[in-house]
Amino acid sequence: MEAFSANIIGSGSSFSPLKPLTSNQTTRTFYKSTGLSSFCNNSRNSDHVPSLVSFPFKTHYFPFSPLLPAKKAPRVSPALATGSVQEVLPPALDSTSDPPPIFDGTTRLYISYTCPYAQRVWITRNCKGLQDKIELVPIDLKNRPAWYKEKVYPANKVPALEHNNEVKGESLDLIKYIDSHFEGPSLFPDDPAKKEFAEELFTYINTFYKTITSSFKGEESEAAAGDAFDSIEIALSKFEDGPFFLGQFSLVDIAYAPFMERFQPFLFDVKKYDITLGRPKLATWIEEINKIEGYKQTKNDPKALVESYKKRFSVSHL
Ligand SMILES: N[C@@H](CCC(=O)N[C@@H](CS)C(=O)NCC(=O)O)C(=O)O
Repeated sequence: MEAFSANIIGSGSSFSPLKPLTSNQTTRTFYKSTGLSSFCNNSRNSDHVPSLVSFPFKTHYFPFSPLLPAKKAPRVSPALATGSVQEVLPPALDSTSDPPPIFDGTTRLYISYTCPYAQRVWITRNCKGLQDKIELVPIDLKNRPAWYKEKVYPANKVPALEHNNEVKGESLDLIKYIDSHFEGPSLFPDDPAKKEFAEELFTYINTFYKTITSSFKGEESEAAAGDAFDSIEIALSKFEDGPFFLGQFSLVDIAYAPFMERFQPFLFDVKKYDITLGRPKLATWIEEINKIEGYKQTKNDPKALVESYKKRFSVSHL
């Protein structure tokens, strides 16, 4: 057990102590077995998937429609390759580093190893097996090279993708762009019902993020944060052909994964609140996403994430 307890400044009530986390949490190393995951191995026994969900909270919090799960849908993604690629992650470039030969025809993905938005694009690149086609260029955001803003991306943020002599940003746009402009297994369904739900979930993620992080700051109630996780639980119940948001693994899972990776250990550490308690779909989703190789390679050390969130959200150690 942690030897300290912590307060979130400004938060009035507290979550109840709950059971310890059970998901496997890994630390990132710089030498990894990389490559594509066997997503097909993630298909669930349908016994695990209740056909209906109950509504233990006010339904007006639920942002999606329709509320009931759809009928079993066919798989939307082709079986994904399972080949393994050894990837050595490059060190982050800082203010002392020379720029790469920008616009030389190489496709480059500028990231920060700790940025959840960049992580989305990095996961997408990995899951499509594009390690050889899209070069990772990590940037040290705390000691940013001046050339990054001047020559690469005037917005001076990560992620950014250099492709075909252009630089594009915005993680949700980039994951869609990479999925549709590059080879590799499709990470977005063709099924119109799934596509529509995917867009609802892409829209909801900002509200979700704001609700949870506002609760960290005491600006939003913890009940509202619980409702937001309940909304995720309900969303995960909609399609029954797999444990992911759209049944099969997709860009939607990629969009949410970096944030769940941070929220889960942080809430458990500071509030002893287990986001999976009473949320079996979310528990399974976390378990299954942690089996995705292309995601595992991008994961951060949970302890480091917790410490970083504690600093960011002004949590005091007692
Ligand atoms: N909406 C952007 C957010 C990107 C973003 O905020 N990235 C942060 C790092 S996690 C950043 O580059 N911050 C640098 C800054 O704002 O100066 C996206 O989805 O790509």
